[in-house]
Amino acid sequence: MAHEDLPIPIFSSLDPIYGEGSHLDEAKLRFDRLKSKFAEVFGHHPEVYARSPGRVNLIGEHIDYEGYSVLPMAIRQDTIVAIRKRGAEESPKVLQIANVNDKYSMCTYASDPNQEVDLKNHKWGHYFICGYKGFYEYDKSKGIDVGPPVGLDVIVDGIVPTGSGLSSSAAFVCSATIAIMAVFNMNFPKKEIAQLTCDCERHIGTQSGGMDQAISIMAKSGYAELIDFNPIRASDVQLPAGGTFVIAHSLAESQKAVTAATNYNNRVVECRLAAIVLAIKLGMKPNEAILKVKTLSDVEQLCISFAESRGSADPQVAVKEFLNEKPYTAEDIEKIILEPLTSILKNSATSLDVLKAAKHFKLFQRASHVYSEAKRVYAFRDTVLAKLSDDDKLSKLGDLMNESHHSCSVLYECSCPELEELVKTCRDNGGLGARLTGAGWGGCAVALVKDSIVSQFIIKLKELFYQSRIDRGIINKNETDLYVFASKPSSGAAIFKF
Ligand code: NG1
Ligand code: MG
Repeated sequence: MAHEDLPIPIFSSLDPIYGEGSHLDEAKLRFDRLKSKFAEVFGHHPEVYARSPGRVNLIGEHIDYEGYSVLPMAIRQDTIVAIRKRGAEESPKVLQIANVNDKYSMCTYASDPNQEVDLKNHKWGHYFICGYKGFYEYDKSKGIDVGPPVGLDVIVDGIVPTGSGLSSSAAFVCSATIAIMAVFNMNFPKKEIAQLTCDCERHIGTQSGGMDQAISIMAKSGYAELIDFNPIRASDVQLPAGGTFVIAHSLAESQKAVTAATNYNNRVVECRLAAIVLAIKLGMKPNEAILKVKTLSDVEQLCISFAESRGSADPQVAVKEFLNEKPYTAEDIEKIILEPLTSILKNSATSLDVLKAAKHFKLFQRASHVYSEAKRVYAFRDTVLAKLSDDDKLSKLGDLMNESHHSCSVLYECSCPELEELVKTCRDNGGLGARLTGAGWGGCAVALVKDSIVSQFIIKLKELFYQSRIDRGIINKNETDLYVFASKPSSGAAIFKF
């Protein structure tokens, strides 16, 4: 059976996921602490645990929601959710979500799968509610009867740095969803859980693609994955020997749930508008384009047909021909699509928020990024498979990462000064390539580094990037290893019953 058709694995010991040595010791400590905190807070032991990892995206940024394949790998840092279902007779019939970290105070919600997530009042526990809603929505769509809602006792332990582009959010949503499934004695094929967690994380208000949930659920130790969408599929990518990915935090926090209207969702809307305008310029009737075209991948064939008439197969030929480099105003776009923007986006409150906040729309730049980045993902995969020496492969992969960063920075404008400084420091100190990873506007960079210089490279980053931040009191010296570390491709989600 294909890997993605299998259910989430269930283990009765930690070693299959946490291996051995110091990582296993750390995991044992975390599970022990979770268990005793659970007893302390709720007076019972948890019934079951679920864990799901964060990820680092190696290439393919801001294209998953446009329908294009991406190439991430899971990291070792994960979120663990311990859970117990209250009996039908037990009160209170509420969801109590606690955290091992005192920074996050307990969140209490009604045990009501139809509750709305309160977007105006962001709380960390909202991510659990995304998973809770997703579980019930999925069961409903499959005609599965879960019975009347009951109370749930939950404690969360997450070690994926938040706001870092390493997908702490998906690690939380996925581990929450799987824990809820497991406590109801249910399990489903990984590809279905990947789709359902992608859909339900949108309750937090970002119009995200499915990369993070897909890799968090489907990752395999030792491999990066090429993730395709519609339908979700993961193919193993074995990275060349001799190279290591180093992750380094820019220390600028990117709070995506809070800045969605001007950053993340803004780009989703710009891509949608670029796609509709391209479709119309390429001959589609405006009302048909508005109805049918949602993403840039929907108009790719039309763009390619046009490019072919000019002797090319590159959709960017159409972008250059039909989109203006000068930013569009709402009125400019309305003249082309013959409808007010508020009317075409009326079904999405978060898109209307984008319209309110936007001064203009950079359709040319965003479409150029998406089409070129989609190509780089396949170039990366093809390089891995090519008949080249490992050294040549590594140097080509580094170049592709650099090109990806340039496109994110200049065309997609999702970098920030701290990330620019960090990426440059990585390249100046032996990185074969370096780029921002995840949504950007802060968070981490990922650098490809030869194995032989990894320790020296990390020391250099500490000296040149982190020391001045330690001096300014932004981080403590003893925390630096949390912000810069080498990462191997790790395993995906798992359930533990002891
Ligand atoms: P981050 O911000 O790293 O969690 C987000 C999206 C992805 C993808 C990347 C950009 C969520 C859950 N994830 O990742 O789907 O679009 O940005 O490539 O919003
Ligand atoms: Mg996220």
